[in-house]
Amino acid sequence: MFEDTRDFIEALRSTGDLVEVDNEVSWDLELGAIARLACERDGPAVWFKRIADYPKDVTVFVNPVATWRRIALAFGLKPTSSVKEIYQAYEKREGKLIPPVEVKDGPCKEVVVEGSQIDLFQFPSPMLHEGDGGRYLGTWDLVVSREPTTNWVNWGTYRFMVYDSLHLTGFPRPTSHLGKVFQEHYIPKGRPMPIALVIGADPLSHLAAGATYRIGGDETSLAGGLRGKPVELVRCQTSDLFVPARAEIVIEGEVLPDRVGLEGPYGEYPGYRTGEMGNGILTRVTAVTHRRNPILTVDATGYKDNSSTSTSLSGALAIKRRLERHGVPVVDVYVPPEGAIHTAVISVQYGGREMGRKTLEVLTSRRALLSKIFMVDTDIDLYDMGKVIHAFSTKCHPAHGIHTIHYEGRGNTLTPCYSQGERALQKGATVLFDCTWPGEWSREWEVPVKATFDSIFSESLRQKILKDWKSYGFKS
Ligand SMILES: Cc1cc2nc3c(=O)[nH]c(=O)nc-3n(C[C@H](O)[C@H](O)[C@H](O)COP(=O)(O)O)c2cc1C
Ligand SMILES: [Mn+2]
Repeated sequence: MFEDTRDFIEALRSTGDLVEVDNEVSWDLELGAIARLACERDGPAVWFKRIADYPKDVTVFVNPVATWRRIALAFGLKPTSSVKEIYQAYEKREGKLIPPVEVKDGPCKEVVVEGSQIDLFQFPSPMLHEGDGGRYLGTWDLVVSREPTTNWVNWGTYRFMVYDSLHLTGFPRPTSHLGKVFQEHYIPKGRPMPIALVIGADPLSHLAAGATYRIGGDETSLAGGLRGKPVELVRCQTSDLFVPARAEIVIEGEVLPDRVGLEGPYGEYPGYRTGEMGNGILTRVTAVTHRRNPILTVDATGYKDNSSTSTSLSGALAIKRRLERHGVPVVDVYVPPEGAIHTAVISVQYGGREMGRKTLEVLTSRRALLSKIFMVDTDIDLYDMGKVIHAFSTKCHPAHGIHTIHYEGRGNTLTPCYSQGERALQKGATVLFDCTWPGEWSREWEVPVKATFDSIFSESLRQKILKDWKSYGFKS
């Protein structure tokens, strides 16, 4: 199991999942463009060693887990593991929480910068996309905060832009756990909220921070569970928050209750820039600590980025749990990374109109991030989108198999197909494509007979053909 970003980089190097760039590149769009293309080509992670205007001892590591190979490696699985195997590993470990342990000191304290010495421009925060509102220091980060009455600690991944040398401005959505705690517990009392922005922790701690997880849930123990080993935490310099001891960079600060800082726009995870500059939470930095030769970790946000794969796992499991709680006979859920977390595939023991409506209601009753759902029978491999498209094309009735639900006040404001008016009202809709056979059709004579290799030939014939396959001249 990886203890930090450096261990993980070594592993990626040994499996050929890393490119190390020695050419000098600019933090101003050039790095972002290279990193974007690497994602779109399912390319390796990128470690930039020379950033223009910056000393050699600070480097940038981009797209740690943007492919299934790298997600598998982060879990300690073979890089060739199937998506299903990765899902199963996540599901199994997610159920065994392991609380963190506190340590006195850690590498993240090798260099401590406080007071008038603080200068956020010491890090080569990239200008990632043309038209972004500024340079982003927090993209692949882990943000620690605390609810002051119960002391519940929350980890989340939220973007943070450099506002000036001493301030960050961030975009936790109002519905995020940090957003809710800030609004309910700090703004009304006029108290600043301590936070710590952790950059470059071990890969599974980052997965836990970005995970879709229940309110009140402890992501530090989730990280321990995913790792199979507790996370080691060390106390902050200027607050009593605790951070992963082997992190590369920690920015300690407090969110000001009576100020906002203009933030964005940004090339967001759906792969579009949809918003304008808006009010972000303004954070005054109180200390910066880092390892020697700090590595700034970055997510080249957009089509097939790190959030596509990581949320594919935790998001699918959260959907499955929710459907189970509400009595939907769900078997498996897949959130394809290409779907930008707007699409889910759900296999059910039996579908039909009632089940379609129920699924839509359950999955949109709170935050409605999904806008497209494919409901399929269990005979197809739902991790194979080719099979899903086949089921959709052949089994979804264009008049009776499409169900839509409309809502207001909980739609996803980042869904590109919504108008500005809809976004302002958080208005939206979710469609479900029922790709299952109608329950009332007789299985004996009404349901069409599936005519694939696996389903239409006898067991003995299939066995013979598989045994002799290579002898016919096939290579694989
Ligand atoms: C790379 C990445 C970037 C993200 N950026 C944001 C963001 O800027 N704002 C936000 O509200 N959620 C963002 N998310 C989603 C949250 O991290 C996710 O909803 C997580 O569950 C938040 O934790 P919470 O449930 O404790 O609030 C991002 C996720 C990832 C993986
Ligand atoms: Mn949370």
